[in-house]
Amino acid sequence: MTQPGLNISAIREDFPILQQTVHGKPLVYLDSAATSQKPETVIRAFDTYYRTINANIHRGVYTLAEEATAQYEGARKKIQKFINAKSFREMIYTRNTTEALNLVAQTWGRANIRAGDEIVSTLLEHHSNIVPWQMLAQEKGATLNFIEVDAQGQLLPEQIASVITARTKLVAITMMSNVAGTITPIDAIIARAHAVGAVVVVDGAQSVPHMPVDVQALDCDFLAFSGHKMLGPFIGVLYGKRALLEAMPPFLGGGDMIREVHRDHSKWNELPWKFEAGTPSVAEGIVMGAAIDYLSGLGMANVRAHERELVAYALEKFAAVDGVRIVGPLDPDARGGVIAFEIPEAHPHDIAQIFDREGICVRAGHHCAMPLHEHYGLAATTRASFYIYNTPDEVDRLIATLKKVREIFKTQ
Ligand code: 7TS
Repeated sequence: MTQPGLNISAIREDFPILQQTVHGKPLVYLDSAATSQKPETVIRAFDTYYRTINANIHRGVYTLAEEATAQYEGARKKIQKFINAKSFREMIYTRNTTEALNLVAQTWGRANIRAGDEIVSTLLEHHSNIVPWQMLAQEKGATLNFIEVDAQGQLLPEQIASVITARTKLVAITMMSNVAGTITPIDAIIARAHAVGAVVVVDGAQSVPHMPVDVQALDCDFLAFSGHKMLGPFIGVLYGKRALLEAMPPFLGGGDMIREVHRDHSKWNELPWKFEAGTPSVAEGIVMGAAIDYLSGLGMANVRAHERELVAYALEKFAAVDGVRIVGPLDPDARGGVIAFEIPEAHPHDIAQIFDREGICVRAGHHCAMPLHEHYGLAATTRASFYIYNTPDEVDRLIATLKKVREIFKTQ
């Protein structure tokens, strides 16, 4: 198998956690869709921060605080460049993707959604891109509609125009499903949404870590993603177009997000701090810069190419095992490095436990995508998800263990 551009064995050396054995077997980490592992440079960046410049930011006039502030704001600019946003003012740090999506629902949503309006999402979404819109719709008397999927986890193309209508005010869509792996027709959806005057919120939790994402080329209004899924710390990011962010009310109230506070009113700080109340995750923000440096060094087109090869290889191997049901597109060009599957003999939790005995980390459950599982009549699936450090040998171990699971359950 060719691995264009990436030297996977050199990459693996950068990840200390991968060097261990679990239950006497070399660790195979196939749960990067939940959270990714971290390279040495990211781990060391934490150490350096706490050993040398730990201080609260924005307020201090002493050297440590100034250095911490400079690095925190410097990392924000690296992330800005990574997704090609026009200005650092459009980059808001949050706890995670979930908080970023809730921020939009609670600020833009509550200010702009009215009774009778329609919000559109899709059946592919993670709960974090459904529940905030459900809550908003219930509060405002609006309706939440879904674009449905076909048997292979592709959004029904004719529904892009039929579900997104003149009544639609907001479209919330993932770029890549964390269960089916589907890469969605994001350009067509954004074009349709803008044609009817709707705002588009893109869930980039599974796309920003795995493929090139350019917010100016996409022309999305908001994009949410999580640092912890892209080699970085437990921190999130919300990108928003400046004009929208300027017009939105703040999210949380408190220190840092204000310019002036009086007994009866306050004035908000400039972007992006208007949306960052209280002491932020300073170390995590700074260390995010190290994760961005690492991914930029690899090149996101190379990351995508590696995962495409790996998923193509895995799909071929899965197809050779009788009776396995794979969720999502069978074309590797139409999907990312996530494979959720079901076998008739065993429950996903039992499967995942046997995998663990072999040193293989896979996830079992509904992966926070219950509507999609319900649609396919599945209570749960087992999911393997790939990243830059995974290899075809690990796919072979996954398949060999799957065959072993079937043998065990067949004889019971
Ligand atoms: N959107 C998608 C597409 C996701 O995959 C996830 C997390 C989220 C949003 C939420 O991200 P968070 O950082 O706020 O939690 N997905 C998963 C997963 O697939 N398994 O664990 C978390």
